Amino acid sequence: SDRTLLLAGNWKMNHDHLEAISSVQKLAWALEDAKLDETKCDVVVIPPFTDIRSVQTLIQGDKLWLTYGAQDVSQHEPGAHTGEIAASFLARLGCTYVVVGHSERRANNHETNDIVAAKVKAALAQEITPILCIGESLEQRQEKTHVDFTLTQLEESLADLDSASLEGLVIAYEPVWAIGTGETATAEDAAEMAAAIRARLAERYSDSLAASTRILYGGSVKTDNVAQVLASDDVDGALVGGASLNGPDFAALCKAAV
Ligand code: G2H
Repeated sequence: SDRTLLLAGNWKMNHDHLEAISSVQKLAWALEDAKLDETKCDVVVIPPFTDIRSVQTLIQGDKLWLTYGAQDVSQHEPGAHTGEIAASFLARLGCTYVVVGHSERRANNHETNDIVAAKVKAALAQEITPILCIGESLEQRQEKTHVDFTLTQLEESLADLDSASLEGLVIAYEPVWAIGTGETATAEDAAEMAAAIRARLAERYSDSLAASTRILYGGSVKTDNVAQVLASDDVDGALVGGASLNGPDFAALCKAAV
């Protein structure tokens, strides 16, 4: 496809500050050593908020294709919202991407589809690309309601946005049962859902949005399974948690993906 491969490393609340700096520095070096063709893939690191400024400082000059983002964003405008981070603040820090609606936030931080939709909107208003996470639980997969559930989550998480404003959106299909469990969806499972998501985007919005939207797979992606995960033409990259923490290992994963 014409879509550029996207490999995003979601560090979650793992690295502390010193580990984060060391990891991103080693990642940058390892990517350089790996001579990764930057026209073929975008590599993104997604550290905790408190490390974004340092990551920005460390990723300089010619490594523009190595970009960074945030793990969450407030749905609110700047104002009296203690503990929140506005999209405009992330834009000011040079964030290109923001993860929205990760299943850990949906499950542990009461994020409903309505809240997720407001966050997607807030990010887009600042020209930050949302990486919208959707995906079913194990029960839903066993009951075979996973496709319906995930597509409903997709529609509700995009609420009243139109096709033009969604240009550039990234979707990450992350089946909850595969997250951090070592369990990975099969290439067929990932391909099936990516195709269903793309079809729904065409139906609900436009063919061009469906053709341009990058759909990632996430859930225990590792160096040795990434090629398999990306086998389908509908899967345009991966959202990687655990296997993105070590810089050189994540670079090796990126290399294996291209
Ligand atoms: C899924 C993924 C990254 P992991 O949450 O978002 O994490 O690769 O550790 O399953």
